Amino acid sequence: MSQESIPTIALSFARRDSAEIDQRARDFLGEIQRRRSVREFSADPVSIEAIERCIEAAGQAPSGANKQPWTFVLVTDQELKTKIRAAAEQEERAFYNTRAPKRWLEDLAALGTDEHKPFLEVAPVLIVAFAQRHGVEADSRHYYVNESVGIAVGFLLAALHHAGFATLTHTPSPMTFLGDLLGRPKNERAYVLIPVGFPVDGCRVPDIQRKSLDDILIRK
Ligand code: IYR
Repeated sequence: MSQESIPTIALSFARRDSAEIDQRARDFLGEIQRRRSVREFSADPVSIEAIERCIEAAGQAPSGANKQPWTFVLVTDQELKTKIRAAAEQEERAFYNTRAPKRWLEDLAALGTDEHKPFLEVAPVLIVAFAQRHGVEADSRHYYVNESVGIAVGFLLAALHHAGFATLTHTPSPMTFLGDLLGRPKNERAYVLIPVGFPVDGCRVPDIQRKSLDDILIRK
């Protein structure tokens, strides 16, 4: 069944001069360089209004055939957070004690992560991003789902950081319990769990560095 083509509209685009572009690029780099994964959250409440704006920003991501194959679940209910923590820690205990290959545990040891995930209960908000493998209508297809959801989650992390929140990308493995606890349909697969809030006073993070530009860029 062929579809009618979508009408076009004039692009809204702010054309800036080179100096302004250079400055904005530097400013954004400076801001994003200060983003770090936080594992020690304070219980201070956050503006749900602001979080919703950030999720709306995530929803502006490009996606395969504009299918927008993502769902974000915003969890603030304390009982639900407690259940998520318990289920995540059960999977993580199995991961750290038996499932994880030795090499993987060696790579993680330096970062000091373990099966204890108090942040799932302490952080005021958890956002769970789900990837829709396909739509809900019969024969509905989605394309480049992983890429599309990855881009949307990138937008989300940048928006949350820009707004002034601390975040963590947490991927308990496997994450099937999230679909069950949050009552998501079978076409959706949990993609990442993002605690959002503020760092605890005196929060410390591993002294790790990002690769330099020369290590990640090849000019041709
Ligand atoms: N999911 C586990 C293990 C873990 C895996 C990677 I790769 C990390 O960068 C960090 C942790 C956990 O969250 O502890």
